[in-house]
Amino acid sequence: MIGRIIKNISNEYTVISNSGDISVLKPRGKFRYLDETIKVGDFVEYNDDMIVKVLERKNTFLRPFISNVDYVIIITSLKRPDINYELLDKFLINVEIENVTPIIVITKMDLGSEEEIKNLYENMKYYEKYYNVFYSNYDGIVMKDSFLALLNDKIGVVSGQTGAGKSHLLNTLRSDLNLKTQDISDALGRGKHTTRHTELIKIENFYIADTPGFSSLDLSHIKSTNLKECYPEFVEVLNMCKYNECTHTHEPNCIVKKRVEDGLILKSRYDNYLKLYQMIKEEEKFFKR
Ligand SMILES: Nc1nc2c(ncn2[C@@H]2O[C@H](COP(=O)(O)OP(=O)(O)OP(=O)(O)O)[C@@H](O)[C@H]2O)c(=O)[nH]1
Ligand SMILES: [Mg+2]
Ligand SMILES: [Zn+2]
Repeated sequence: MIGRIIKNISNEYTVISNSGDISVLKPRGKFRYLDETIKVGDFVEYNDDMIVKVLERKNTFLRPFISNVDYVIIITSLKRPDINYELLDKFLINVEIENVTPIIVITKMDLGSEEEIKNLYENMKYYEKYYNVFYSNYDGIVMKDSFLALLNDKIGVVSGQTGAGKSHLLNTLRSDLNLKTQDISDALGRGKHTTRHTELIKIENFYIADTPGFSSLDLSHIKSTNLKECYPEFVEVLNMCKYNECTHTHEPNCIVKKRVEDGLILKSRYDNYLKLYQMIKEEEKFFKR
């Protein structure tokens, strides 16, 4: 039989078949020794007793730990924790490198001051050129119908900082869900993880996975030469620089640098690119990758 993993708690995996039958199974023993981990989202071959094989993945993530998704919904709160554009860009890169489409949802709009909201919209105007951006408050997503239409028949996964409101957002999309949520506790504004495992949840006719949040993202699996492919505003002007291999850092006649100067590319995104590029470059030198 072939089915899809929708939930995993320690070594027990919940599989749903095409016809909707649910089984809870363990993987074949050999799996554990082969370091062949099963992820939520995987299609697997299984029998009445165990999971025997993981089928080929169309994409796969380490953070969040999931495979075969159509969209990664990056959840960033305006306040508590405060929006961090550098971290947002890192989340975007983490998704772009797998050729998966990101969707951005800014939560906790109700907690922002007039000025904070004005600044946010100003910044997001730029992101909206390249990404679907939604806004939400305690009651849920503002343009809920367009969000639901986008997800129609698809598989999404929420990803974002702890306390950003991932589980709460899913609760607003399905009233009987009651996923556990918790306010960020200490004065530092650092959250403790409320969601502890990844699980695909059915909402209308699509699935979204809830996942545990995290606060930093390791991008060392990305090569410095591939980083530029993660910026749609660089890809847009592909092959327009003097050199085809242009890294948009120091080369003469670089169209990307020109567009930053002309205010067409957001300077903060470009600066973050330079910073990340240098960091990955250093690591490559150090680890001789
Ligand atoms: N005022 C307000 N509070 C929100 C909003 N969204 C979420 N919250 C609150 O923020 C807190 C954290 O929300 P969670 O949904 O638990 O956050 P999470 O992203 O799932 O966190 P982890 O599971 O730890 O990764 C909860 O107290 C929510 O009630 C919002 O739009 N407005
Ligand atoms: Mg949660
Ligand atoms: Zn260039």
